[in-house]
Amino acid sequence: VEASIPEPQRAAWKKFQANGFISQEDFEREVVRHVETTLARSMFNCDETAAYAAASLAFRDRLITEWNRTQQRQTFADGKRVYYLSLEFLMGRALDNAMLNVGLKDVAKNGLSDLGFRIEDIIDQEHDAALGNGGLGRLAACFLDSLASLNYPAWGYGLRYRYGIFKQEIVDGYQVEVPDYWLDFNPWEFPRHDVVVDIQFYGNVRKYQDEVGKQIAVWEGGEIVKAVAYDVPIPGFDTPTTNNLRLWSSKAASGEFDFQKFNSGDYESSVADQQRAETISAVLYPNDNLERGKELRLKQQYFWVAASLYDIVRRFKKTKRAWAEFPEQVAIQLNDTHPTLAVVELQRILIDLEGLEWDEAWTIVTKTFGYTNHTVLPEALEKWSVPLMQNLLPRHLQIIYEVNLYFLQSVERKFPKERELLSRVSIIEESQPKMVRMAYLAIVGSHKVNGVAELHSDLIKTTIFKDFVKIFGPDKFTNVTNGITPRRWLHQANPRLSELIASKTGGIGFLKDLNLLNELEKYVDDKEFKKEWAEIKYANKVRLAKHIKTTTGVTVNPAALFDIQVKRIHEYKRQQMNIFGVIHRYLTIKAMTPEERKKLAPRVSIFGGKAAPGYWMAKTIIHLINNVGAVVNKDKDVGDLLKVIFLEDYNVSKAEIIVPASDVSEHISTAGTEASGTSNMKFVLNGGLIIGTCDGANIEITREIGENNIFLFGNLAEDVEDLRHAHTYGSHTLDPDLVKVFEEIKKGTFGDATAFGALTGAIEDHGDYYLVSDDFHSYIQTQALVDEAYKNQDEWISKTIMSVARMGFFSSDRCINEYAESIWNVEPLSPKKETAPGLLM
Ligand code: 475
Repeated sequence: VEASIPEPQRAAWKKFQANGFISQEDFEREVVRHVETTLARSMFNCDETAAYAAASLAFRDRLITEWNRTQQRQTFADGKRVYYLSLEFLMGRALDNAMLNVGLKDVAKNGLSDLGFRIEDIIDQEHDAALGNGGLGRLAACFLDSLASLNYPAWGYGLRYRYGIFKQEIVDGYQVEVPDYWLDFNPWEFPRHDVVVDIQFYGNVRKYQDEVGKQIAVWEGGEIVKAVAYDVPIPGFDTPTTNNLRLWSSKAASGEFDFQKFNSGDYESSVADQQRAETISAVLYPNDNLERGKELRLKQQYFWVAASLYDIVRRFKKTKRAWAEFPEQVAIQLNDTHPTLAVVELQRILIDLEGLEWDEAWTIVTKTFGYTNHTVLPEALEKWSVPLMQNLLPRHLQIIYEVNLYFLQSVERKFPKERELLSRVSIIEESQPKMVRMAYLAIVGSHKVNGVAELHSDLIKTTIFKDFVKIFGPDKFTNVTNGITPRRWLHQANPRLSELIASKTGGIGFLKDLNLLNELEKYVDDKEFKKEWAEIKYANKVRLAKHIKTTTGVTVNPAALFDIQVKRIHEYKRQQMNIFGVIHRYLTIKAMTPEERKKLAPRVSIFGGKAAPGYWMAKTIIHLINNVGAVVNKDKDVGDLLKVIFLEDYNVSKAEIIVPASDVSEHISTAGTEASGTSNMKFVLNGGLIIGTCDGANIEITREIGENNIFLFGNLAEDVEDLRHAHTYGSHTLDPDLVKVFEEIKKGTFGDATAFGALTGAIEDHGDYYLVSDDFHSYIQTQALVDEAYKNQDEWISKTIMSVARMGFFSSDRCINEYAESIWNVEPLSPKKETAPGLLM
């Protein structure tokens, strides 16, 4: 029951309404108040942690005020809302972002200084919110920023993991995983202990016919777990709109104790039940581009989907509209197949709980959902075993079978003679055990399916989803090329560059209309501008060099070419090719005379990224990189000409230091494997060039910035299949330079060679699935072109300016507007519009 204050008493509320600070004085007052009351400290024991906490709470209070207004505005406007369902939100830090988005960073800086603190040190206290693995989770975070900044009425729904992605430590060159216990103190969330949803698991389905002969299904028995909402405010940039990210946390249904067990003396097992319930939201699965079919993962998925849908349906029901209007009020986007059970859950709610007819319900469901595919890698495509689902979600499995039946019947009517087609597109794979193919379920249950870059969207239409294009027609399949938020990835990460750009493009408007970067083209030959541009890049490299020194102890020369590859470690992303290239460079330097060496461009090869804990090959790659570094970095013949660095524990806040410091970054996946990539966009936006393959968004980046401004190499996606076939069935001769690299590894130059046998073996003996040898020569040659080009600094700087000027397309604002128009059919809700009269603001 929702309580509302009667009209005569509202004046008192209005008089005392919370407004949040605006002035520096109010900010300081709020910080001191939080230190002295919320944190129960004083000026005599206020360290940087406490100052961070108090500053964050002051901003949180301000955000929640705007959040309340935004929610009221959206409720009264009564329009369509977007719900972004994602198992991952890789948010990073919140304080710096909140200060910049609400435009009060200077106020906070001066205020903190007044109280005796440096703002950079305070920002640095924050623990990253790392509720994601990589690209998919960070994309969700960029989308939330754009949705709020563009004033879309939108909510994110996810899980409040107690443990985010693990912390990576490097011990003797090996990756060691340490749990990320991040919720110890998190000032950015609001627990909503009044927003609790019961979630059912296991049990049975009882079917009967009611008085009028209608089939009724009742899901009963099993166990109940509670979902508790935690809200994270999402401030838009330069707008009062503050949206909501709702994260669900699991809790035992019986509260503190199971009293029956407690009374019967079984205290231990009642505590165990409680812990089992809390396990559901305990930990983020640490795999990127891989699904392993674990029951707990399926539990997470249903728990989160059921709680979110309950919330969405409850909100809709308050409008008292007819069910047929549901898709005009609600758009739900499935971030990959992880939330696909939402399709089934909504159908279940409509037919079992709300009494709609199947067809009527299914029309509503398919109009509501859109599905985004993020990968074509077969090992990442989700499949759930039928027996597992039968046990955990018996009613959902029945509904899936029924969806499949009607779908296959329609396919049969349309293509009566194609028996093979039916088994190919069946949502149930007839294997042992049978499996539910989640991507097929997502396609059948949505009105639009999109890929995340042009090449990728074309590939899904011609390969994994080919049959579905034939069945549903090509219009159901579309492309929305990914984007990144320029607020975090330019303004926040690279404030000096942002300021320089603002000074030439008429203010900070480019942060909301990134195409304004075009103005910079005028300055590609402007001497003064280029000098400032180069100084900023150098300063960013000095900053990274300091970070390298403090974290690894290695001194690197900021004047050297910084060559960076940071992303999850994966064979398809080919960090192994990069490190083999580094070894090749090392051998080349060793074979040179001192005279020859003087002509070389010094380089620092920087790597970073986590390997999934169970991904042995990826861990071996990390080991090799570290061992090569250990040898090269102390070799007197080499000196500054080559340094090899592995940065520990790559995450969002470290990316904010790393991205602005590249001269070249590597995006070198086997063509056709990287759906889009988004760090490629971040690096170019910060004035770095790319060495990359014709894959994912690299292709569109090339089209936008011009092929003279990018170093492309390697085989094309269309040739990959034939090359792989030739490896397996033809004679497979390795690239001679690569052979030399392997010989050096086998000699033991980089430590015990047996440790790296799997790595070289995958290429020599097991078909070189990722075409490392096929692309190696072209890679080495292109690296030589990079060296040459870098020698002409004047031209290099012009290339980077030209590239930044042409990056407007890759704003996540453009991307979100495309989703809004072509998939969601939602409109922004301007905060300037007057709200209903008498509304408690
Ligand atoms: C692509 N993650 C990038 C990015 O679209 C692309 C997480 C859990 C389980 C299985 N897989 C995942 C991904 O599939 C993923 O991160 N995909 C990435 O999505 C955003 O830019 O190319 O690899």
